[in-house]
Amino acid sequence: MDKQALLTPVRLGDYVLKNRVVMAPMTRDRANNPELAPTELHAEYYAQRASAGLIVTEGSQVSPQGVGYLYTPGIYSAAQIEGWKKVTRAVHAEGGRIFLQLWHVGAVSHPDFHGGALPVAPSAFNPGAKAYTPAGALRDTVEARELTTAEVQAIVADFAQGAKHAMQAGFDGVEIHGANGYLIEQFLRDSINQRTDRYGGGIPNRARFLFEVVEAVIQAVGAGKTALRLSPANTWNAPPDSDTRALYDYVIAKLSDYGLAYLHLREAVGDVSAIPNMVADVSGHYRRIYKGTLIMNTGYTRESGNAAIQAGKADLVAFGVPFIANPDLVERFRDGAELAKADQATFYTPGAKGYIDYPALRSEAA
Ligand code: 8OZ
Repeated sequence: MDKQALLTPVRLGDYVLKNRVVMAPMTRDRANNPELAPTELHAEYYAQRASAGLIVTEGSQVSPQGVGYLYTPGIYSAAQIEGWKKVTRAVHAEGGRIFLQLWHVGAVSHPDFHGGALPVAPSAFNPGAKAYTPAGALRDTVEARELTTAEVQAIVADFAQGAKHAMQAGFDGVEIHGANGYLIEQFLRDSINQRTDRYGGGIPNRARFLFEVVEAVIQAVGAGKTALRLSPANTWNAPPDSDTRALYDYVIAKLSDYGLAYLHLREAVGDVSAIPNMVADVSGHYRRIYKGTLIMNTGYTRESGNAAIQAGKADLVAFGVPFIANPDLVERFRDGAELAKADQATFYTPGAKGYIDYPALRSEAA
């Protein structure tokens, strides 16, 4: 038994990665400047974590319309591309590989982010959440308005433009955020998507937006640099589909034909066994359906990650919170070292604290 399966190299799209430990995408809200551009602080944060086989950045909105949280960096302006260049240079200088996550939140936003205009969604929908807005307060979300067919097509183009911008910024590839109740997942689910055009109705129609985004991004940067994150068992931001299993069986089987760099799936958070037609064992079920490179995420440890790779249930494993407090997570896995605990109070606060001040076990001076 290979107890260090996470530490073995692996082919992923156009690349051969030095290990199978992926830094999962995590929103950290540090782009607190008018341009919503990454800074030297972002460069330092990601460079500290460059021993990961692959880093996936925090979600980066593809347009001003795609934002729903304070100080998340975008990928639609020249200033943002310049900011991201600092990040990719710093990560590459440390021998790392980094994909940018392309994001549109859809309904999970607030008019305060849009000069008073309503957030958008496949159909009128209120996620019934709280949004921390630029007005400096936690406010109730409102009912988002339905996108026109032409607007849907324009958002597909925004994703493709974001992918091109990511290449200009020096990224190794892009991961499309199709998870966690944001715009793409809002289109997939019949609990939200009530459209009567070709983007609504049966499963192929509800999946059309996702596949148009995937195809447009592949066209822009190539399949070997294109990836997708999905959360078939997600219950956050979006009520479940009436038949989640049939929905994702269709989507994930079809994705096998695209030659993506990877598919990134989240396991269920908590017990979803009471939800009708929802697959609780995501890796167990979808590993058999998806033919390409698979990254699994959510709740994994060194032990369960190694076991998943050995069992063939994942090719790589992504770690989120463990990477916040352990910039040298790969080295700690190699040594079987203790992991430091992350401080939740600084997950989304501005500045260096709780961001770039977690030490590696072996400091550079040692
Ligand atoms: C936590 C806080 C804000 C955003 C996601 C981008 O769930 C997020 C996110 C997570 O994908």
